[in-house]
Amino acid sequence: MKRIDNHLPTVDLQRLDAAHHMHPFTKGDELNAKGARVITKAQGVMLTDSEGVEILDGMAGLWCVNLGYGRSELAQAAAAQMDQLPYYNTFFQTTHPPVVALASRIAELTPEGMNHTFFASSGSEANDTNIRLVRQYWALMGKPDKKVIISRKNGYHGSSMGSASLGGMAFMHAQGGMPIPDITHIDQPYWYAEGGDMDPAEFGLQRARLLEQEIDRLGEGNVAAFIAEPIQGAGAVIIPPETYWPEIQRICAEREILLIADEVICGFGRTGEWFGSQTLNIRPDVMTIAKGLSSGYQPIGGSIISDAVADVINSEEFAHGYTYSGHPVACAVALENLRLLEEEGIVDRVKSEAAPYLAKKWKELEDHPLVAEARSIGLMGALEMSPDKANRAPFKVDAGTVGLRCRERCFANGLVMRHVGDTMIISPPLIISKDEIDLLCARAVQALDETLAGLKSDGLMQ
Ligand code: PXG
Repeated sequence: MKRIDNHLPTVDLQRLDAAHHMHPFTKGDELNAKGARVITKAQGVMLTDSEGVEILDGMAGLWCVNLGYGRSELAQAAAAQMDQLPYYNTFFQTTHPPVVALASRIAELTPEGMNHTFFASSGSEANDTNIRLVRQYWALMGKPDKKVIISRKNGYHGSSMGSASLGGMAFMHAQGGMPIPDITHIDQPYWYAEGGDMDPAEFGLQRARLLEQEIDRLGEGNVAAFIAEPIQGAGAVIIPPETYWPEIQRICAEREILLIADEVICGFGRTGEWFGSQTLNIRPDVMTIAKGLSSGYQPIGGSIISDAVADVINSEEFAHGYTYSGHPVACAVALENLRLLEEEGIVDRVKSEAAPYLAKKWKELEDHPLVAEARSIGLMGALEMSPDKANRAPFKVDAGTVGLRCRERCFANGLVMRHVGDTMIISPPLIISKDEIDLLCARAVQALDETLAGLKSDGLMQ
């Protein structure tokens, strides 16, 4: 395949980027002054920047390149579909082969009774669909007052007005008038940060029961749904105590509300099953998908809807849809991605080999003086850094200061790890080999060592 190697020199790209490109979640002035890192190509788990430096991508892009980089089968699927039918819509009583094939394939992979997909181009769009979908469902059921969606603080569901309102990121709500009406947030099951002296199992139950209390506070007749990520990703790879999801499931079964599992990160193999709901034994009515559906090679997301909910929605026109709902090229690429994940046994390999290996290597990082907790599930993990491991104490500088320093030391050592506050997180491509896991961990240790040395020389740690 032809490579694009004739790009401008790095400084020119940075200058033009600063002049004309606005970056997501970025303080523009600060970045423009120093210039963005330019990534020009990637293969497997390795990125290459415009200076030819190789970096191990511990985040699979943004939690999405599950299949790894450089799979020409996906490029060929896109090219063939563009040749044949680059675009047609699915409005006005029309369909096309790639969307039919993808929706059918998804129905084969999902838990029983989840057989209908409404497509979007991102997780944010799909969660906006979900807000309207669950409210329309209850309206059609003759219960139009059931409108409130309960979500969780520090959950992440996207960046549009609707999806960011579902999300529980206070710093996002502070800009632009969010949350929109009829969305409320309960506390999250984040034992490390909020569990105090409580036993994790007890804490998990307590946090789950907040859902029951919130339903009672609002009145069950006013509540449409509860939305949650099986494992919180952007929140800091928060793995709830084992007691949490069974209790949530009990409450959802006893109460007349829908359960939306946001599988945007957990879906398509991340936890060692096709969906996080399978790993955690969750029985949702709706699942949000995006990211790993196409391994990020094309923008595509969607809402997978249970038979029972779809039956009701289908009884009226659902006045909702996007120009690119079920885009043929995105569907063709997603289908090819699912074929490769399946045929190469990648999801099974995560469960039986890669995840247990990562879990063992990752846990060893708790020996490091900076690491108070190293947790992982499937191929996602978090390191909680603390100056006082026994007490899980925060640093005496602003939250995120140490995390940012560590992230910079990671980059300097050829590793992408993301930081959330002072927690370092990973979510590498699912095809990562054992040798590459070793390399990831070795680079992480080097970055932690250098972070620690910096903290000591600045007097921030003994
Ligand atoms: N739900 C979940 C659980 C997500 O993680 C979305 C919805 C929204 O998807 P789109 O495709 O609209 O971005 C996400 C996205 C980060 C980070 O830095 C995480 C996401 C997106 C961007 C950055 O952790 N998650």
